Amino acid sequence: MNNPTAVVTGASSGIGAASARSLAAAGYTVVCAARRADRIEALAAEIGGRAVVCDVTDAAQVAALADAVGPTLDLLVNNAGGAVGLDPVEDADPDDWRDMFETNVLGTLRVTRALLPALEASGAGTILNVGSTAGRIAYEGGGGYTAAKHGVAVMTETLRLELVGRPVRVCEVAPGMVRTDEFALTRFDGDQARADAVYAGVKEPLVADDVADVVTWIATRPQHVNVDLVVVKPLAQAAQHKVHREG
Ligand code: 8X3
Repeated sequence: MNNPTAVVTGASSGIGAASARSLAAAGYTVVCAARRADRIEALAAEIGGRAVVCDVTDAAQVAALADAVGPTLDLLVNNAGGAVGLDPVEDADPDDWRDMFETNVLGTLRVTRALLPALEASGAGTILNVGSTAGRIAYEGGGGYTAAKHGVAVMTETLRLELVGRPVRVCEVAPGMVRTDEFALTRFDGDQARADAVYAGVKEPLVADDVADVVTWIATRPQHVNVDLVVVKPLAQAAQHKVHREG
């Protein structure tokens, strides 16, 4: 592929920003899409990419992203999303669930639909959805997030079935515990103590660059190789509930 182009949503921080950097280092021109203009403009300047302000919950902004991308695209990384709260189902706020479905599930749907024609037109497209171990298991308090990430996982599988025979790969990376600046802080509405407790005693949680490595590895396999799913967790996390904590 000469001068491949990628779109990364949620590129303003965490796994999205790290993936944009990693893909740029691998030779992609990266369209950094996110809500915060200042962040993606700085990132795009750093990596020689482009910044397009896009809230994936806004159909008009997603349409504008597709316009900005133009007629062909090689790679779409659907990364925008996240968790809100850790309430048990019996106390859950439907607005929190709505937020999580809007970003993780419907955002992925909107952006995928808008960019699929360009991915197909490239003759060698790839859709890479950032899921989660939360898309494969249930845990107490995780109901809204696990439901949303299960939705992403099933949408990914469905799309792969529907696109078979067409030149677009459909892949998922499902990270476990990743320590980023914002994931846990957003989940707990800015409560730093609760956010820190998620990682307490865990020697080396994954960092965004670890997931970005996997993103770039999946994207750079030969085009006939469809990596359906990579589940990636830190050494200290054998399973969602089986985390080794020191001290
Ligand atoms: C993040 C994994 O454990 O917070 O996608 O649900 S978890």
